[in-house]
Amino acid sequence: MRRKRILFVDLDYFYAQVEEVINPSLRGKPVAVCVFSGRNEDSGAVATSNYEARKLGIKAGIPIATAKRLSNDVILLPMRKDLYKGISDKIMGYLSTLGTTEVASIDEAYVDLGEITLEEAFKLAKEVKERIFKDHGLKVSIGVASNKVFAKVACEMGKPDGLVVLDDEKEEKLRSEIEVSKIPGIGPVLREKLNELGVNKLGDMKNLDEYKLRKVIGEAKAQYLISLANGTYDEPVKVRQRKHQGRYVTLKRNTRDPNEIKPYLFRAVDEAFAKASGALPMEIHVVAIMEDIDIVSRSRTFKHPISKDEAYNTCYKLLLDILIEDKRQVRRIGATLGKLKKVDGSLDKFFDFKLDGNSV
Ligand code: DGT
Ligand code: CA
Ligand code: CA
Repeated sequence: MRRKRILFVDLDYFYAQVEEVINPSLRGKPVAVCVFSGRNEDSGAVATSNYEARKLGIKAGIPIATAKRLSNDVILLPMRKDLYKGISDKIMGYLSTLGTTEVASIDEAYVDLGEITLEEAFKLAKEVKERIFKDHGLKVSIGVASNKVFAKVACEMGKPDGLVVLDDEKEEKLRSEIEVSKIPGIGPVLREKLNELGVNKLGDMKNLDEYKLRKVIGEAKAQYLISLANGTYDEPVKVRQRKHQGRYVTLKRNTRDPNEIKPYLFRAVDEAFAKASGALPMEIHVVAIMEDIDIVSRSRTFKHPISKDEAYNTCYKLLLDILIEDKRQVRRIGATLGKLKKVDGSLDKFFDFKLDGNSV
């Protein structure tokens, strides 16, 4: 049967796999790609690791010192972000020849395959895997389903080097049996709230009072889960090239004091604006890396590009939101600018833009 199908690609242990491709002698050995924060020699954290390292407990987020303690043999490499980004861009460019492509992160994308049969979807997905391996030597995992969320879930089920195409029957099964914690966008806090309402699996939503659900987890998330459960979820794949400029700085010491964090945050904003070379953001994210290297972020989207002054204010408010909701100490703080718009030098034009909302 022909039906709309969406393909989701996730590059396997991406940064570390790129390092293996460039230097094949790393293969079979535990490898971790690290962000060295510069406070002292061992300060920093693992960004990602290959499967050999993961077996030893060395995975994204753990401190470098811990990685060294877990293994004497682990090979620690500095992150080469520009290198990975260049390869990612090429792969995303290739994917967008297959259909509308939404780049979700440096190593993830959704592709709208249009109305096709299950067999065609399987064949296409296999071709994508072969093509990326042939051109870049990289293994990827792919999931195909009738919507974005289940495509991502399918991809996750097959990792690594996976290829999972869901038919209607399997999707129906997921709609009742998937655990809410496995659903993209449902983090530990929401999961806890849902569990308290007696919802462990998506199917448990059936017995729930919708009003109560909305009250506890909020309108947007409630609508999201309800539509997933009843099979009406239909978010389109949006053409998107990630246009983000982000900067992160490490605090002198871990703290929860907003006044102490503020100058670092503002410096991150300054540097992010400098990197954006004149373009102004319509979206801004504050990203806090907590004492245990867990990452918490808050963002705000505007209808118009914002100035640096507005960005300072917004970022400070977002920082306070993070500190209210999270009780941990902050280790690193960053600001990321999204939806960057080139704004013409003249201020008049900027104000016109603000008034009529058209893009420049
Ligand atoms: P996978 O998909 O489980 O095979 O492994 P990865 O490494 O591809 O993990 P994924 O998809 O969550 O993340 C994609 C890339 O993003 C990863 O290769 C490195 C980067 N990344 C993930 N987590 C962190 C982090 O906590 N810090 C930093 N700096 N980078 C991270
Ligand atoms: Ca990923
Ligand atoms: Ca990945």
